[in-house]
Amino acid sequence: MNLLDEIKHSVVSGKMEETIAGINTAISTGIAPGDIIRMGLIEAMTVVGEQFKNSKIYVPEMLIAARAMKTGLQILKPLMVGSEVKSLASVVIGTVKGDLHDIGKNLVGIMMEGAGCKVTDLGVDIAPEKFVEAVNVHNPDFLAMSALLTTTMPAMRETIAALEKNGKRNLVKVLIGGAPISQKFADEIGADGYAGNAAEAVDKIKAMVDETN
Ligand code: B1M
Repeated sequence: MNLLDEIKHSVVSGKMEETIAGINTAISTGIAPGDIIRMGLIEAMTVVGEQFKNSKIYVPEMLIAARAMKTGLQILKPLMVGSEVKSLASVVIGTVKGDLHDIGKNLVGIMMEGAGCKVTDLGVDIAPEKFVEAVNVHNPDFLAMSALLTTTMPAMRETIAALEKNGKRNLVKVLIGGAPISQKFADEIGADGYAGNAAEAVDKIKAMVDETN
Protein backbone atom coordinates (compact mmCIF):
# COMPACT_ATOMS: atom_id res chain seq x y z
CA MET A 1 0.00 0.00 0.00
CA ASN A 2 1.42 3.42 -0.84
CA LEU A 3 1.42 6.28 1.64
CA LEU A 4 -1.67 8.00 0.25
CA ASP A 5 -3.60 4.71 0.33
CA GLU A 6 -2.50 4.25 3.93
CA ILE A 7 -3.83 7.71 4.83
CA LYS A 8 -7.08 6.94 3.02
CA HIS A 9 -7.39 3.66 4.90
CA SER A 10 -6.72 5.34 8.29
CA VAL A 11 -9.42 7.94 7.64
CA VAL A 12 -11.96 5.34 6.47
CA SER A 13 -11.39 3.37 9.66
CA GLY A 14 -11.38 6.56 11.75
CA LYS A 15 -7.88 6.01 13.13
CA MET A 16 -6.88 9.51 14.16
CA GLU A 17 -3.29 8.86 15.27
CA GLU A 18 -2.47 6.84 12.16
CA THR A 19 -4.01 9.58 10.01
CA ILE A 20 -1.86 12.24 11.68
CA ALA A 21 1.30 10.12 11.43
CA GLY A 22 0.60 9.26 7.76
CA ILE A 23 0.04 12.90 6.86
CA ASN A 24 3.21 14.03 8.64
CA THR A 25 5.23 11.36 6.82
CA ALA A 26 3.68 12.33 3.50
CA ILE A 27 4.54 16.01 4.10
CA SER A 28 8.12 15.17 5.05
CA THR A 29 8.57 13.02 1.95
CA GLY A 30 7.51 15.97 -0.20
CA ILE A 31 4.02 14.90 -1.28
CA ALA A 32 2.04 18.04 -2.17
CA PRO A 33 -0.63 18.97 0.43
CA GLY A 34 -3.24 19.19 -2.36
CA ASP A 35 -2.48 15.58 -3.37
CA ILE A 36 -2.78 14.40 0.23
CA ILE A 37 -6.18 16.10 0.43
CA ARG A 38 -7.43 14.78 -2.93
CA MET A 39 -6.01 11.26 -2.96
CA GLY A 40 -5.95 10.59 0.77
CA LEU A 41 -8.70 12.51 2.51
CA ILE A 42 -11.39 13.17 -0.11
CA GLU A 43 -11.17 9.66 -1.56
CA ALA A 44 -11.59 8.30 1.96
CA MET A 45 -14.85 10.19 2.34
CA THR A 46 -16.09 8.77 -0.98
CA VAL A 47 -15.45 5.26 0.36
CA VAL A 48 -17.18 6.15 3.64
CA GLY A 49 -20.20 7.49 1.72
CA GLU A 50 -20.47 4.26 -0.30
CA GLN A 51 -20.20 2.12 2.84
CA PHE A 52 -22.91 4.20 4.52
CA LYS A 53 -25.18 3.96 1.46
CA ASN A 54 -24.76 0.17 1.45
CA SER A 55 -25.44 -0.08 5.21
CA LYS A 56 -21.93 -1.40 5.83
CA ILE A 57 -21.38 1.37 8.38
CA TYR A 58 -23.71 3.69 10.30
CA VAL A 59 -23.67 7.33 11.49
CA PRO A 60 -21.19 6.81 14.40
CA GLU A 61 -18.55 5.31 12.08
CA MET A 62 -19.19 8.06 9.54
CA LEU A 63 -18.69 10.63 12.31
CA ILE A 64 -15.42 9.04 13.48
CA ALA A 65 -14.08 9.00 9.92
CA ALA A 66 -15.13 12.65 9.50
CA ARG A 67 -13.27 13.55 12.67
CA ALA A 68 -10.07 11.96 11.34
CA MET A 69 -10.53 13.84 8.06
CA LYS A 70 -11.04 17.18 9.84
CA THR A 71 -7.91 16.65 11.94
CA GLY A 72 -5.98 15.90 8.76
CA LEU A 73 -7.28 19.10 7.16
CA GLN A 74 -6.17 21.11 10.19
CA ILE A 75 -2.60 19.86 9.70
CA LEU A 76 -2.66 20.65 5.99
CA LYS A 77 -4.45 24.01 6.16
CA PRO A 78 -1.38 26.12 7.02
CA LEU A 79 0.42 24.57 4.07
CA MET A 80 -2.44 25.36 1.67
CA VAL A 81 -2.97 28.94 2.77
CA GLY A 82 -0.34 31.02 1.04
CA SER A 83 0.88 34.44 1.98
CA GLU A 84 -0.91 36.37 -0.74
CA VAL A 85 -0.62 40.06 0.03
CA LYS A 86 -3.45 41.41 -2.07
CA SER A 87 -6.95 40.28 -1.18
CA LEU A 88 -8.71 38.68 -4.16
CA ALA A 89 -12.20 39.07 -2.70
CA SER A 90 -14.09 38.89 0.57
CA VAL A 91 -16.31 35.88 1.13
CA VAL A 92 -18.90 34.92 3.74
CA ILE A 93 -19.33 31.15 3.73
CA GLY A 94 -21.61 28.73 5.57
CA THR A 95 -23.53 25.47 5.41
CA VAL A 96 -27.26 26.08 5.04
CA LYS A 97 -30.03 25.63 7.59
CA GLY A 98 -30.67 22.06 8.72
CA ASP A 99 -27.34 20.80 7.38
CA LEU A 100 -24.43 19.88 9.64
CA HIS A 101 -21.91 18.75 6.99
CA ASP A 102 -18.89 21.05 7.10
CA ILE A 103 -15.89 19.18 5.70
CA GLY A 104 -16.46 20.25 2.08
CA LYS A 105 -17.34 23.78 3.16
CA ASN A 106 -14.15 23.96 5.25
CA LEU A 107 -12.11 22.75 2.31
CA VAL A 108 -13.67 25.35 0.02
CA GLY A 109 -12.88 28.03 2.63
CA ILE A 110 -9.27 26.86 2.94
CA MET A 111 -8.78 26.89 -0.83
CA MET A 112 -10.31 30.37 -1.06
CA GLU A 113 -7.99 31.64 1.67
CA GLY A 114 -5.12 29.98 -0.17
CA ALA A 115 -6.07 31.96 -3.27
CA GLY A 116 -6.01 35.23 -1.31
CA CYS A 117 -9.64 35.65 -0.28
CA LYS A 118 -10.67 37.05 3.08
CA VAL A 119 -13.04 34.38 4.36
CA THR A 120 -15.59 34.71 7.15
CA ASP A 121 -16.88 31.25 8.05
CA LEU A 122 -20.29 31.26 9.74
CA GLY A 123 -20.27 27.51 10.41
CA VAL A 124 -23.12 25.05 9.87
CA ASP A 125 -26.94 25.14 10.08
CA ILE A 126 -27.07 28.79 9.05
CA ALA A 127 -30.58 30.17 8.65
CA PRO A 128 -31.37 32.59 5.79
CA GLU A 129 -31.70 35.53 8.19
CA LYS A 130 -28.23 34.76 9.63
CA PHE A 131 -26.72 34.88 6.14
CA VAL A 132 -28.48 38.22 5.54
CA GLU A 133 -27.19 39.56 8.86
CA ALA A 134 -23.65 38.51 7.94
CA VAL A 135 -23.94 40.28 4.59
CA ASN A 136 -25.00 43.42 6.48
CA VAL A 137 -22.12 43.17 8.92
CA HIS A 138 -19.26 42.07 6.64
CA ASN A 139 -20.37 43.54 3.30
CA PRO A 140 -18.67 40.70 1.38
CA ASP A 141 -18.15 40.42 -2.38
CA PHE A 142 -19.41 36.82 -2.29
CA LEU A 143 -21.88 34.80 -0.27
CA ALA A 144 -20.91 31.12 -0.52
CA MET A 145 -23.37 28.42 0.54
CA SER A 146 -22.80 24.69 0.92
CA ALA A 147 -25.42 21.91 1.17
CA LEU A 148 -24.87 18.14 1.29
CA LEU A 149 -28.45 16.95 1.74
CA THR A 150 -31.17 17.01 -0.89
CA THR A 151 -33.51 18.05 1.94
CA THR A 152 -31.51 21.21 2.69
CA MET A 153 -31.13 22.40 -0.91
CA PRO A 154 -34.34 24.53 -0.64
CA ALA A 155 -32.64 26.58 2.11
CA MET A 156 -30.39 28.04 -0.62
CA ARG A 157 -33.43 29.34 -2.51
CA GLU A 158 -34.83 30.71 0.78
CA THR A 159 -31.56 32.51 1.51
CA ILE A 160 -31.56 34.18 -1.91
CA ALA A 161 -35.21 35.20 -1.33
CA ALA A 162 -34.23 36.64 2.08
CA LEU A 163 -31.41 38.65 0.46
CA GLU A 164 -33.92 40.01 -2.07
CA LYS A 165 -36.49 40.85 0.62
CA ASN A 166 -33.86 42.81 2.55
CA GLY A 167 -32.60 44.70 -0.53
CA LYS A 168 -29.18 43.01 -0.42
CA ARG A 169 -29.33 40.71 -3.44
CA ASN A 170 -27.56 43.11 -5.81
CA LEU A 171 -24.77 43.82 -3.33
CA VAL A 172 -23.34 40.31 -3.27
CA LYS A 173 -22.58 37.47 -5.70
CA VAL A 174 -24.02 34.15 -4.58
CA LEU A 175 -21.93 31.03 -5.14
CA ILE A 176 -23.32 27.59 -4.25
CA GLY A 177 -22.00 24.04 -4.11
CA GLY A 178 -22.13 20.66 -2.44
CA ALA A 179 -22.66 17.09 -3.57
CA PRO A 180 -26.36 17.33 -4.60
CA ILE A 181 -26.01 20.79 -6.20
CA SER A 182 -25.80 21.35 -9.96
CA GLN A 183 -25.53 24.22 -12.41
CA LYS A 184 -29.17 23.60 -13.32
CA PHE A 185 -30.23 24.06 -9.69
CA ALA A 186 -28.09 27.20 -9.41
CA ASP A 187 -29.83 28.63 -12.48
CA GLU A 188 -33.26 27.68 -11.13
CA ILE A 189 -32.78 29.53 -7.83
CA GLY A 190 -30.99 32.52 -9.35
CA ALA A 191 -27.52 31.95 -7.87
CA ASP A 192 -24.65 33.69 -9.67
CA GLY A 193 -22.37 30.66 -9.73
CA TYR A 194 -22.02 26.96 -9.02
CA ALA A 195 -18.85 25.01 -8.36
CA GLY A 196 -18.45 21.23 -8.19
CA ASN A 197 -15.38 21.21 -5.96
CA ALA A 198 -13.10 23.47 -3.95
CA ALA A 199 -10.69 24.23 -6.80
CA GLU A 200 -13.58 25.11 -9.10
CA ALA A 201 -15.02 27.41 -6.42
CA VAL A 202 -11.76 29.41 -6.48
CA ASP A 203 -11.82 29.51 -10.30
CA LYS A 204 -15.41 30.78 -10.25
CA ILE A 205 -14.50 33.56 -7.81
CA LYS A 206 -11.49 34.58 -9.92
CA ALA A 207 -13.63 34.60 -13.08
CA MET A 208 -16.39 36.66 -11.47
CA VAL A 209 -13.86 39.12 -10.01
CA ASP A 210 -12.31 39.49 -13.49
CA GLU A 211 -15.77 40.11 -15.00
CA THR A 212 -16.50 42.97 -12.60
CA ASN A 213 -13.09 44.64 -13.06
CO1 B1M B 1 -23.89 12.56 6.02
N1 B1M B 1 -24.83 12.20 4.32
N2 B1M B 1 -25.58 12.55 6.94
N3 B1M B 1 -22.81 12.81 7.59
N4 B1M B 1 -22.40 12.24 4.95
C1 B1M B 1 -24.06 12.22 3.09
C2 B1M B 1 -24.00 13.62 2.44
C3 B1M B 1 -24.77 11.14 2.17
C4 B1M B 1 -24.62 11.38 0.66
C5 B1M B 1 -24.32 9.72 2.58
C6 B1M B 1 -24.96 8.63 1.73
O1 B1M B 1 -26.12 8.31 1.92
N5 B1M B 1 -24.23 8.09 0.78
C7 B1M B 1 -26.25 11.34 2.68
C8 B1M B 1 -27.08 12.40 1.94
C9 B1M B 1 -28.15 11.80 1.06
C10 B1M B 1 -28.86 12.88 0.33
O2 B1M B 1 -29.41 13.78 0.87
N6 B1M B 1 -28.83 12.76 -0.98
C11 B1M B 1 -26.02 11.72 4.12
C12 B1M B 1 -26.99 11.58 5.16
C13 B1M B 1 -28.29 10.89 4.75
C14 B1M B 1 -26.77 12.05 6.47
C15 B1M B 1 -27.75 11.98 7.65
C16 B1M B 1 -29.23 12.34 7.33
C17 B1M B 1 -27.62 10.57 8.27
C18 B1M B 1 -28.58 10.24 9.41
O3 B1M B 1 -28.54 10.88 10.41
N7 B1M B 1 -29.42 9.27 9.14
C19 B1M B 1 -27.14 13.00 8.66
C20 B1M B 1 -27.65 14.44 8.44
C21 B1M B 1 -27.17 15.39 9.50
C22 B1M B 1 -27.46 16.83 9.11
O4 B1M B 1 -26.70 17.43 8.39
N8 B1M B 1 -28.58 17.38 9.59
C23 B1M B 1 -25.69 12.92 8.25
C24 B1M B 1 -24.65 13.12 9.15
C25 B1M B 1 -23.31 13.03 8.82
C26 B1M B 1 -22.19 13.12 9.85
C27 B1M B 1 -22.47 14.18 10.94
C28 B1M B 1 -22.04 11.79 10.51
C29 B1M B 1 -20.94 13.39 8.93
C30 B1M B 1 -20.62 14.90 8.73
C31 B1M B 1 -19.51 15.39 9.61
C32 B1M B 1 -19.08 16.78 9.22
O5 B1M B 1 -19.21 17.25 8.10
N9 B1M B 1 -18.57 17.46 10.21
C33 B1M B 1 -21.43 12.86 7.59
C34 B1M B 1 -20.57 12.55 6.50
C35 B1M B 1 -19.09 12.54 6.81
C36 B1M B 1 -21.06 12.23 5.20
C37 B1M B 1 -20.27 11.76 3.95
C38 B1M B 1 -19.85 10.32 4.18
C39 B1M B 1 -19.04 12.56 3.58
C40 B1M B 1 -19.27 14.06 3.39
C41 B1M B 1 -17.92 14.69 3.21
O6 B1M B 1 -17.39 15.27 4.15
N10 B1M B 1 -17.32 14.52 2.03
C42 B1M B 1 -21.37 11.93 2.82
C43 B1M B 1 -21.20 10.95 1.67
C44 B1M B 1 -20.31 11.55 0.57
O7 B1M B 1 -20.37 12.73 0.28
N11 B1M B 1 -19.53 10.72 -0.04
C45 B1M B 1 -22.62 12.00 3.57
C46 B1M B 1 -15.97 15.00 1.74
C47 B1M B 1 -16.04 16.44 1.28
C48 B1M B 1 -14.65 16.94 0.93
O8 B1M B 1 -16.85 16.47 0.12
O9 B1M B 1 -18.72 17.71 1.30
O10 B1M B 1 -19.04 16.81 -1.06
P1 B1M B 1 -18.15 17.39 -0.03
O11 B1M B 1 -17.54 18.75 -0.57
C49 B1M B 1 -16.95 18.85 -1.85
C50 B1M B 1 -17.96 19.27 -2.95
O12 B1M B 1 -19.30 18.85 -2.68
C51 B1M B 1 -17.77 20.73 -3.06
O13 B1M B 1 -16.38 20.92 -2.79
C52 B1M B 1 -16.00 20.03 -1.75
C53 B1M B 1 -14.53 19.67 -1.88
O14 B1M B 1 -14.13 19.45 -3.19
N12 B1M B 1 -18.49 21.68 -2.23
C54 B1M B 1 -18.63 22.96 -2.65
C55 B1M B 1 -19.05 21.56 -1.00
N13 B1M B 1 -19.54 22.72 -0.62
C56 B1M B 1 -19.29 23.62 -1.59
C57 B1M B 1 -19.58 24.98 -1.70
C58 B1M B 1 -19.18 25.65 -2.87
C59 B1M B 1 -18.54 24.97 -3.90
C60 B1M B 1 -18.23 23.62 -3.80
O15 B1M B 1 -19.40 26.95 -3.08
C61 B1M B 1 -19.92 27.71 -2.04
